[in-house]
Amino acid sequence: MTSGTALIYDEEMTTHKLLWSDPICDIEVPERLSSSYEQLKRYHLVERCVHMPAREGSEEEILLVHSLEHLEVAKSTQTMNEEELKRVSGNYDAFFFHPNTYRCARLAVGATLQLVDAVMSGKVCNGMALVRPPGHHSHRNAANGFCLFNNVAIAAEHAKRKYRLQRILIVDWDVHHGQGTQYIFEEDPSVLYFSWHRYEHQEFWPSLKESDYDAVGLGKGKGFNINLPWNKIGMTNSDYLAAFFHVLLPMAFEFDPELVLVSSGYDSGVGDPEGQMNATPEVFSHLTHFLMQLANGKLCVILEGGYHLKSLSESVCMTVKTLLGDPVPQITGEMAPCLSAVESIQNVRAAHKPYWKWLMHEEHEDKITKNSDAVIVERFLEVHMKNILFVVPPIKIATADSKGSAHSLSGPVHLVKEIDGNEIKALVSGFYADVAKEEKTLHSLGSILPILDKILKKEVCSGIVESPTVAASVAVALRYSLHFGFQR
Ligand code: Q9C
Ligand code: ZN
Repeated sequence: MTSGTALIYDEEMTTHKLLWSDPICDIEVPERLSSSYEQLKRYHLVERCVHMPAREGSEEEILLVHSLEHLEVAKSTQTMNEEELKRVSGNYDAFFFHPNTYRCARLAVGATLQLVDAVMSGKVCNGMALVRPPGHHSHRNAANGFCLFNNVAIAAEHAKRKYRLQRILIVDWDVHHGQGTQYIFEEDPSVLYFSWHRYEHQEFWPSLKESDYDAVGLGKGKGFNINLPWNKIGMTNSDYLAAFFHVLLPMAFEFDPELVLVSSGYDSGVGDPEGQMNATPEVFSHLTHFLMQLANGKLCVILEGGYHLKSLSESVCMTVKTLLGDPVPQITGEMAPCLSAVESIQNVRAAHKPYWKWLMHEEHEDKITKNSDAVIVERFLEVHMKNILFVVPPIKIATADSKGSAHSLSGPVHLVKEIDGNEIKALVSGFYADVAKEEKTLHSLGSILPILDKILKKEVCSGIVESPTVAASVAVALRYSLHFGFQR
């Protein structure tokens, strides 16, 4: 059995940086890489890994996924001045070029391929590549969202060809939708792409219709694209674990991949300004550990986003520590997913029902339509509250009094008129003939029954009857109450 964890890092990838002011791009800083690596050193994780140098990805490798035109534009930026770089960058949604960006992007591709080759050749069991610029937003023909070349997509295509792989799983736990990766593989049944992402009903960037749960793939690729949109911020460890338990892992085990690639963005972690989520670093240990159970452990983790330096570097450390085989830390706190997460999970399961055996045999699950939060909450609360609290009568005491005289009782008191004697006679004679003969008993019964009635209607919780012969009446009252369906 193969052992060992590769770690690929090249300081040169910190030279790609923003040269002008741009509030959209200024979070993608070189320190993301250096601080992650420093933290790995501090925890003595670097020395436990197999160090591997990055290499440049070749043009041929980049062309596995990208157009020649895109490659040429990127290449041409190497000799540009700041003004020209700014102009070319402006052609894309959220991207910046530096004179060394092209070189860094080729190193990012090459580092990813080195990792895949090390794992596929059995040199190591698994590993992580710390790379910049990231890749999952870049399209065949365009840079996008801090990404120039799609490192993970190129790696998947490379692995398919070089190792004749027929099933590759890409898990994108970055908080953004890797729409670039989706576009590249949406018709390809040999690459199962899973992405969860902040979506907020299409309000959040990149605000695409095709990031929703109903984008399941196209043509032969139907069923091999899984989108789990988060429609609320603040998702926690339990939401992420529920997504793994109830969506990704069953599909992944049924798919039975030969290699697993992770588009590993940590902007889904707590503190990140982009994601606004609340999952803590240790959750990435668990996610990693689950994925290690697939593909004979052949797992390659490739950095994507992550913009809170401390959160990012701690999460990277949790991931690498788990790849090395250390025990996973305990997760504490609330273990139920939130309502919005359950809704998203149920929707993606319903959308994928036609394509996965494990879902086909499930009981019919209703698709939850969006904007029906109120309905979901109502349904949830109705079931939930049955075990918590039920309707009880108000704390009011009824008193029966034929004269309507006042009583010195604390709390709200309801005066109840006694029922007419003839009415009582008619009421009880059928089943309690003896009582119906006695005038006194009849009188006190006439006082009790209206109170009992109020109790049964839950208008009051108790009552007081002023009568010397009440005892005999109580038996009748009890019978009356049973007769009229008093149950508790
Ligand atoms: N109004 C990665 O995490 N935000 N990329 C654009 C435009 C771009 C994130 C906002 C975020 C890109 C790899
Ligand atoms: Zn991201």
